[in-house]
Amino acid sequence: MSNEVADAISAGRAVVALESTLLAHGFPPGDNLAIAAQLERTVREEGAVPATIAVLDGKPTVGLTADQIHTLCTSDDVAKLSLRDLGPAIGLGRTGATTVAGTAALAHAAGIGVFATGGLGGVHLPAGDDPVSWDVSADIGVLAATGVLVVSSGVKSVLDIPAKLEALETRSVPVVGYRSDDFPAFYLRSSGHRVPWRVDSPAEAAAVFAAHRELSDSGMLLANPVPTDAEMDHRLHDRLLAEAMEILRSRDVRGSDVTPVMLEHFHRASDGVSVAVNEALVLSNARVAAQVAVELAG
Ligand code: PSU
Ligand code: MN
Repeated sequence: MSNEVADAISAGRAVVALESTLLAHGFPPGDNLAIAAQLERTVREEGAVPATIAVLDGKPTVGLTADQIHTLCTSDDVAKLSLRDLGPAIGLGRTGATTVAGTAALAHAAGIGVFATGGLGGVHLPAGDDPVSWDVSADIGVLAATGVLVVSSGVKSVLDIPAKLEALETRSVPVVGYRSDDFPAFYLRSSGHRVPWRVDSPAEAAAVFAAHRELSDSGMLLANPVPTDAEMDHRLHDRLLAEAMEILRSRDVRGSDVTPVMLEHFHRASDGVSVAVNEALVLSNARVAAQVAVELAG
């Protein structure tokens, strides 16, 4: 842990964990560095301490320095680490960026309760002739077992959104809309599915999470739609999505490569529009997470 993060945790001050897979595998090189810095600045503006999390040369690290973030954003042999990958990466001395599952586990172990990301992993749609998909992100199970509040803009429309919402219900993970009655779909403000609960302020979100934690060891999902003025045009979205699905099918992309390959297509084929949308939503999530963390600390 960085000294700053360790001091803030022991003093009970607001800390927000930030995920590193979105930097190393979500944004194009160049953009990722600028966005990493903006994310940390946004958290600080709201009076919380940012803790970007990754594994560096086998060391789980909570609160990366600017130099460490630079390394992560510019190296090309950075692994993508879900929770199950942490042991191998640590044991073998590797460097990797942590997914929502990996970050939540390390944040919780460090004593951090609030975490901001872009999109959450979910349940993938079946590929080819399979009637069901077995590609269910570990993010879901880890959120069910780890008492952190994750602020995200929902999941991408490449996923089976109703299946994901059902999976979270089965595991008793509260799904709460932030100033929204609809579950968001990452680039779009609405997935067309409703959320069971809604809050309209950081104080309400903090009250709900605090009450939930009294009763349960599970985490909670605060679903914060992309800001209205930054939402992607629906026609552009549908075209990019259809193209991405075709690429996944024709190249037989599977497992942890699915999201990065899809994101790369969106970025390339939209001339940077998707990067701008993605950036707007992660910054909004970092801001809301910091505001909620400040409420919880107060
Ligand atoms: N959604 C995005 N960008 C991302 C991810 C999801 O829009 O970078 C990353 C997150 O780190 C998430 C992970 O935790 O993908 C889920 O991957 P998988 O489906 O392989 O578990
Ligand atoms: Mn998967």
